[in-house]
Amino acid sequence: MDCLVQKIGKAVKDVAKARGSEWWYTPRMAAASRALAERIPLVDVVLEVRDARIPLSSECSLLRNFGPSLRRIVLLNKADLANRSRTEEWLKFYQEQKIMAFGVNSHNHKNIKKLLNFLQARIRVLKQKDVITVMLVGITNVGKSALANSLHQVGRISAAEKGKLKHSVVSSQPGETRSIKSLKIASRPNVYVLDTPGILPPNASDDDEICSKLALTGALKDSVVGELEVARYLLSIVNTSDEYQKWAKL
Ligand SMILES: Nc1nc2c(ncn2[C@@H]2O[C@H](COP(=O)(O)OP(=O)(O)OP(=O)(O)O)[C@@H](O)[C@H]2O)c(=O)[nH]1
Ligand SMILES: [Mg+2]
Repeated sequence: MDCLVQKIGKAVKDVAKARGSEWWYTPRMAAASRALAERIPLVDVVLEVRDARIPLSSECSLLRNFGPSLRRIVLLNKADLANRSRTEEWLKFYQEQKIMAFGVNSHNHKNIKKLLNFLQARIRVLKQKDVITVMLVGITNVGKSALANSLHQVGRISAAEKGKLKHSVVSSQPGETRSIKSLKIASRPNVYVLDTPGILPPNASDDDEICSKLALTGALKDSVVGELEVARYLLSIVNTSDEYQKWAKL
């Protein structure tokens, strides 16, 4: 498996070499990163979206120095694709670090309702304001737009307000969201969620393991590493895990 990880890391570096250093951390990401850095101090809550399968590798470097705060909530999204007991361990880990964290599946409306209740309880603790802004921040393809849409659909707003605003585009391909979009998710106080473009950590292309995990979970396009290498990596992980036992009798 180590060999595959190195191979994928090398494939990413080869692409970076061929296309130039701006390929990984594109000028668009750099611009988005500056725009987000300016807005972070202004918004009421930052929802840091990570992939529940790889909570460390899907860290958004922009928030690295953002310690425990009443304004910061880590969302482990795609929890339906992750091992449930591992996700619980991760949530416990964040709790120990005094960081608020929540596991979520953005396609599950029951789950989104729970998240909305959790958010509203946090907002009540924060400030008495008429308008509250909640910003989704994270690397590419972790599900920020899917979360924004679901929060808007499930949110406590009038039927007329739903769909009045344009929805965010959700795509299986990374890098879909290009600008910041605002969707209303609650009334009295009015709460708006800001969907933002995904940002990769500027230096992570040097780390073979992070590159492999990002490739396997969809933060990087399969074509960057090669579909065959990604499939081989997936099979090698499945082979070394208990999951394999489920198919032993097939
Ligand atoms: N299984 C599962 N899939 C999800 C979940 N959330 C999002 N997805 C899928 O993940 C893919 C990426 O979702 P997006 O919402 O476009 O991701 P994003 O973070 O906005 O991506 P960028 O705009 O590229 O930064 C889509 O295929 C979604 O349907 C989830 O909780 N569970
Ligand atoms: Mg998006």
